[in-house]
Amino acid sequence: MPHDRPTLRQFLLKDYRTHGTEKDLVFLLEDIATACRVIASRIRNGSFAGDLGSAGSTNIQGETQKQLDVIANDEFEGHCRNCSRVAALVSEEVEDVIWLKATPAVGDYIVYFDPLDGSSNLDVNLSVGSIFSIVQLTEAIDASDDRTVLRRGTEQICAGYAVYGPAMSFVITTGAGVHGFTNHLGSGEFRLVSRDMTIPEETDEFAINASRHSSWNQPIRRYFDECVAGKDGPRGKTFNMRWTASMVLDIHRILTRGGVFLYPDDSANRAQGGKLRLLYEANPMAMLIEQAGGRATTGRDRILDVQPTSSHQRVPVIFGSKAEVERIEGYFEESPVSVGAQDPV
Ligand code: AHM
Ligand code: MG
Repeated sequence: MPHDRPTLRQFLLKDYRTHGTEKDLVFLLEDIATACRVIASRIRNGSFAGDLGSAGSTNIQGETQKQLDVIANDEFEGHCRNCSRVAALVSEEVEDVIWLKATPAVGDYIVYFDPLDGSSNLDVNLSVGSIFSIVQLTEAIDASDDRTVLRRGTEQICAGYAVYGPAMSFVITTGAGVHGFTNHLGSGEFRLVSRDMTIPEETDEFAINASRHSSWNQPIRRYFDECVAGKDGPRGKTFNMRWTASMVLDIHRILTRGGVFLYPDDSANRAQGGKLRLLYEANPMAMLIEQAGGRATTGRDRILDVQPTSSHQRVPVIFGSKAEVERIEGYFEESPVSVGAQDPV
């Protein structure tokens, strides 16, 4: 038993004493960690319980829902309901805002989540994850108006994710660094394994779905072509490429050893605004990346400053090692913006 490592509760209570993290936030994070632990076991036993495969429904994104997408959503929702300060939930799998309070007040929380990220990996037994973000209200809001949950990423007080891989990781920030926990099989406890995760400024590893090459805009194509040109190209070094098809895993790798992750808008997804969703995918990851010393941008704007206009809005994302992301931002700056589209292809 790893008794020498602080448990999640011990760590959060220290955070409460030193950084003023509220007790209710500590309880909420414990409830979310419990939801993730239950989701991990549902995934592990999925083929015995008949939980793999399609649920026969589609979500608001028009994507076919897996049975485990629905199960994970219900676990997140159920456990978040334990906290009386949660006013509303916004889930990738649910079209409308789920209001838990009729009159949300100052200090209440809104929780945004993608209960199962990368769920196309499920049926082939590859890793997946969950992502969450918490905003605290600084004013009372109207529960009859779903637009009141449209908050900039800068309003997040906490963000995190779980990785359901060979080990289960739980990584969080409450605004004072990024800290990683591992679930101990047997006791079920989350114990601290990585304090102050920091992304190296430089990298020679990148992650992008290269099958979309023909749809990319010029700055992305320029960056990719430079990376694959190797030692004789403009970068003068060899790059490694990784793509797991689950952003959580790619971001976990970047938080662990550096790198850059790109899901840009391109000519095939531009009408939808990109691929990844702002409120429960891009914003929490952007907070984690910035807290770990990295950079998170659309190519032209800081992700955390983007004003959301709808709950399931999509956004182009470029995350990771500071120097590398700045280089890509430079390519966008040099590239003219065409009329009617964000970037020329
Ligand atoms: P999901 O939340 O519906 O699983 O979709 C998001 C996922 C990301 O985790 C991942 O980076 C991307 O979609 C994979 O897309 P692609 O199918 O282009 O590889
Ligand atoms: Mg997702």
